[in-house]
Amino acid sequence: MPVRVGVIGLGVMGADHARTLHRMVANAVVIAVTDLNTDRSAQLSAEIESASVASDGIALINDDEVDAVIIASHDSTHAELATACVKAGKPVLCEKPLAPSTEEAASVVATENGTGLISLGFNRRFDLAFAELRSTVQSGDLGEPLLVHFSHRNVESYPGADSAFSITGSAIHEFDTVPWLLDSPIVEVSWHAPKRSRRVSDTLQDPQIMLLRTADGVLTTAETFINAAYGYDVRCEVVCETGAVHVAKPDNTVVDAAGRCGTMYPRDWRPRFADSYRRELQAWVDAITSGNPTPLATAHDGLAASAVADAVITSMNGGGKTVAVTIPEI
Ligand code: ISE
Repeated sequence: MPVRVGVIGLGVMGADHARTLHRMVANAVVIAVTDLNTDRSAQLSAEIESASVASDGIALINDDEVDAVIIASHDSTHAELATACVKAGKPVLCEKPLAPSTEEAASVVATENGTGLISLGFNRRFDLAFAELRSTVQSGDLGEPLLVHFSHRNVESYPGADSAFSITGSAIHEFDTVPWLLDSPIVEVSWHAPKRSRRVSDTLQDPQIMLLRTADGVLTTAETFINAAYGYDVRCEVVCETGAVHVAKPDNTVVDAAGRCGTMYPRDWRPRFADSYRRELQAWVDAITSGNPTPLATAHDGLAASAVADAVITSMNGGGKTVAVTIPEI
């Protein structure tokens, strides 16, 4: 019997997850969808015949036909909906962040109480290039890691995105990837701003630079530039004692023309990380089917990332001072 999945929130990511589940994931069926925008729900349910439309997120979670839930609604709704899934005893894949604040994330982790029902959508863990980067670093072949350099560039931000959203909505991926890459938690951060791009509003500092120090002493520079215009571009390099390793830009073709040699950038993250989303969803469904613990990021990983985001925002509001990261003990 396939896992019957309900999807809450049918924006860019929710609709993409629903389609990937429907077309490319074995042993899963999209049984219900819901979105505040009823046109979106109607459209997706017409496209995916098995999917009925639920009146809202809570109704979908409590529907007996739904075995497991994906939350891809607005970030501010994640904590409440993830808590409702736990109370209903249903496995949930919650998109990042678990919550925009540490306090809310901690309350979700306390309710989950180690049951492992919550998985977090930190998809870099399922990207083959990032996985290879991690195994190269952890093999020790290049000596000890010393520095990590990230850049995270989007074509344009969501309407209304402010400086904090760049941290909780985009840089949050780095706050999960760095500890996963190095097997060491982020303990100290600081936030820095260069000149602001003239293309963005006053409420958004873009780009931003963060310095993240892990317990092992490695220092990470993390740039976010969410209105970089030219393309979606995520880079990561780890500098070790005797060598360096970086994620190669994945492209199928190189075009030589008009005196140039070039590859393409996608407009957003879906083409770049398509395979990682498929692998992440399959791993989640397989864990539910087999009853094994999920290999995805856990609720506690989500809490750790939110705690780093809070510390970065404190640094931002404090003129770039160095701030210690405190992850509440639960
Ligand atoms: C988006 O929500 C994602 O999750 C992408 O992976 C990330 O790179 C992008 O910055 C976010 O806006």
